[in-house]
Amino acid sequence: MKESFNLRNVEFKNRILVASGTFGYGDEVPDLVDIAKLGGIVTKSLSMKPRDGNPSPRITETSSGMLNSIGLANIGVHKFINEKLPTLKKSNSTIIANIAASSVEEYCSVLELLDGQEGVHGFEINVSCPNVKEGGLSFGTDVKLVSLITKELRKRTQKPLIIKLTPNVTHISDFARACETEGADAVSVINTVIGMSVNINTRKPKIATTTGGLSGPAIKPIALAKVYETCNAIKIPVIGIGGITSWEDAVEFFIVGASMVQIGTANFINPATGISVVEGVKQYCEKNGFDDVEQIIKSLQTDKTISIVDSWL
Ligand code: RRO
Repeated sequence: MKESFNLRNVEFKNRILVASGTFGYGDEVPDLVDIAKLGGIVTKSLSMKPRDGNPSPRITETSSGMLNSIGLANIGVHKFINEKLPTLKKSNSTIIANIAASSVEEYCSVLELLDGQEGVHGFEINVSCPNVKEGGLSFGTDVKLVSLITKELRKRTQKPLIIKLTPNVTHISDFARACETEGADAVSVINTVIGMSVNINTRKPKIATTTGGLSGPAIKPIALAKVYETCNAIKIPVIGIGGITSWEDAVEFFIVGASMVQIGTANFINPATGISVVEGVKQYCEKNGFDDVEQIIKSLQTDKTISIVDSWL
C-alpha cells in the first residue's frame, strides 16, 4: 500500500505529521517514540531572536480541550540551527521549520537563514498565532498581508512553502486562495481558536493574557468544517489540523479533503499518538481495499445543493 506523499520536491514517508508547538524541536521525545516512523515533524515556531513568551499561567485545561497562551516562546533561529538541527539531521525524519515573525522582513530573514540548512526540508509559516500583539493574528486576518508574506517568501525558497491559517476569520477560503495565487505549496488548516476560561472563585481569567488559543478534541468539528471549506476553494493540498487523537479522526479529515494531517494536543497525553495514527490509517485502507490514501481524499458524500458551506464558495 502506498503511504508516501510528495509536496514539491520532498517525499514524506506518510501523511501524518506532528504539529508545531506540541513536539518541541523534535529532540525531547522519549527514546520509545521512533520519530522516523512519522511523516514529518513541524518545529515550534522560530523567530529571529529568542523569546521568553507570555507571563504564567499560560496553559489551562478545558472541556475536551486545552487553552494556551505561550506567546511564541522559542530559542531563536540561530540556537535552533546550532544546537537542535545537528541531532535532528541524524534522526532520519522530515523536518518542517515553522516560522513566526512580527514583520515581513523578519519572516524573510528567518526563512533565508533556514533555507541554507540541508536538514530543513520545508517551511510552515505561522500567520495565525492568537497570543501575540505584534504579528500573529494581525497578519493572519488580513488577506493582503497574507498575500504579501507568501509572495515574498516564495521568491526566497524552492523548498515546500506551507502557510498555516487561522480559523478566527469569517471565510478561511479567501485566505487559502490568496496563498495559492502567490505560490504556496500547501496550507495548514487550522491554528487554534480564540477562547477563554474563568476561575469563578477569584473571578480572574485562568490564563494571564485573558484569552488564548483553544486546541484538542473540542475544536475538531470546527477544524473539519474549515478544512472542507478550504479544500473546495483551492487545488493545492490542505493539511488538516485540529483535535486529532486517533486514526479515525485522521480518516475524517482525509474524507473531507485533507491531503495530510497533523497531530497536535494529543502529543501532550501520548507523544506516540502519531505513530498509532500511521498504523491505524494503513490498516483502515488495507481492510477497505484502498491501495493509496489518495483514494479516500475528498470522498465525502454530500449534497452540495443544500450544503451551507458550499454556498459560500
Ligand atoms: O506560542 C503560542 O502562544 C502559540 C502559537 Br505561536 C500558535 O501558533 N498557536 C497557539 O495556539 N499558540
